[in-house]
Amino acid sequence: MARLIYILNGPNLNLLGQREPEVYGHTTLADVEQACAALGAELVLKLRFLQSNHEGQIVDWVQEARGTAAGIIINPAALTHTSVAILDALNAFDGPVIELHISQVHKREAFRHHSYVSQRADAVMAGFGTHGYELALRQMAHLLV
Ligand code: CA2
Repeated sequence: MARLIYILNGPNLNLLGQREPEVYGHTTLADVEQACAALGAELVLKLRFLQSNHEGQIVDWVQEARGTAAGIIINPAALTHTSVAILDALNAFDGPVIELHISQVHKREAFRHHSYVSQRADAVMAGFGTHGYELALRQMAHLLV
């Protein structure tokens, strides 16, 4: 049976491909979702691909993933740098967690260099562009073998 993977996206990622293409590229979040869906089928993984601008909603989805999902890929966006609540929720999840950033956050402003989520993440990716989502999915499949 296909295992379920949550792919969670934080605030403003709904604007992907519409603003700041020099930082985040031209690909939209819908394009990313489509590419993940195709790869998920190949890897025999079922996906729940979600985006919210609200911290509590992301906490709710992480809690929902407990007991139902095998793994979580998360781009918490700006909440990466502020949210103890998301860290706490992830700490209550048992499976692998991959933290993903489209941009290379360590080359950017100092406030983007610290991540609360990294305290829990089993792997952290930054700077692979939107292609990082597919790479993360492949790594998730590898971790679940
Ligand atoms: O590089 C990433 O993926 C980030 O998680 C993106 C966040 C940023 O706060 C993190 O430091 C790094 C920002 C997401 C906002 O995305 C936009 C996309 C297009 C236009 C405006 C915002």
